[in-house]
Amino acid sequence: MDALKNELRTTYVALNATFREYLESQGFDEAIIDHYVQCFSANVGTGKLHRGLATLYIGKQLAKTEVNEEESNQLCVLAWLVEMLGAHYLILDDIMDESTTRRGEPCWYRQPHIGLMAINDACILKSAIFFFLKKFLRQHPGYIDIVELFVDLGLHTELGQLCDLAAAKEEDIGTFSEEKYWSIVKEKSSYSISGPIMLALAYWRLATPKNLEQTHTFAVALGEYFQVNDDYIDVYGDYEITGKHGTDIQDKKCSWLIIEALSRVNEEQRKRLLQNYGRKEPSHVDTVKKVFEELDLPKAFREYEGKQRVKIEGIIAAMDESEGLKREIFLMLFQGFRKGRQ
Ligand code: DMA
Ligand code: MG
Ligand code: MG
Ligand code: MG
Repeated sequence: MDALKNELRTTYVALNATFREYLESQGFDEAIIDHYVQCFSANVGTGKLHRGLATLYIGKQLAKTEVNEEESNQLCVLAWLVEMLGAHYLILDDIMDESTTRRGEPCWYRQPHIGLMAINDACILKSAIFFFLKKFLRQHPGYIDIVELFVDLGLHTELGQLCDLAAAKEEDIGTFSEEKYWSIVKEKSSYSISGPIMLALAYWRLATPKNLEQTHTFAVALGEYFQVNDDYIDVYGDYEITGKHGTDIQDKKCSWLIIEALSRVNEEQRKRLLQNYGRKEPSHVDTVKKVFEELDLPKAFREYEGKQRVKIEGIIAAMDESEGLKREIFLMLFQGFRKGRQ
């Protein structure tokens, strides 16, 4: 993995230089260029780089012949574009969730000189994806499929975010259900897992209905595992590790913890949750956490995790390698997503 990381770092410098050159050629002054460089370095590549590494790793795994320098470079570009898409969504997600910290730093929109300018920065990151695709992959036979994949991955993630935000706006948590929770999660979380696989398949022109179906099944199961973990660490995570303070209780999010709690409560506990969930003041948040403790949600989480792990391992074991996919690819993604995201 370290070798892949080094390769990615080299491309990072090249991408930045390319964009700088473009901005210079368009006559933008140094302060504007500097803003873009700052935005890029604060938001892209500051996480675990898992999605980018996965894209590069899978891209190399799926190659039928030795990967030449140009192909290797293009796969690195795709890896960074996946990271840029993630950064785009996290900047906006933090604004919408009114979060305070990300990866141990104030969220981008919370930086004193940024504020709501962060919305435009997020938009530039997404537009830059298509700029780089045109620049580096325009002649590739899979170009249109790859462009369309970025559009589709984006659209579904945005629809997932819509479901997530709409649920939090409901009158009270009485309307939350398991069904609603899993449908939010499917949209919100599976695409960042299927993205690296689908992009690599598109790059090598290997996509078939069957391998896309297998990718989808795996990505939904891992997306669930990953989002339940993310919801869990929102309340029980250690800031030193997660780098973010939770906001789900304050934001009245339809999260795994509240769904699990509602399935276990007695009348009195349900009343306390209804009265306190979705309120910003620390005393209300503490009351919700107290009910979660009473219901021993950490234990319920460990049980869920164990069960879902077995399910995912089953999907991996049953996968059919006859249409281009490899078991190692799913295993790599599973390993990387197990620790939760920063
Ligand atoms: C974020 O979900 C999902 C996307 C698609 C950005 P979240 O708000 O639970 O993420 P986080 O806990 O990292 O803010
Ligand atoms: Mg969030
Ligand atoms: Mg969110
Ligand atoms: Mg979260």
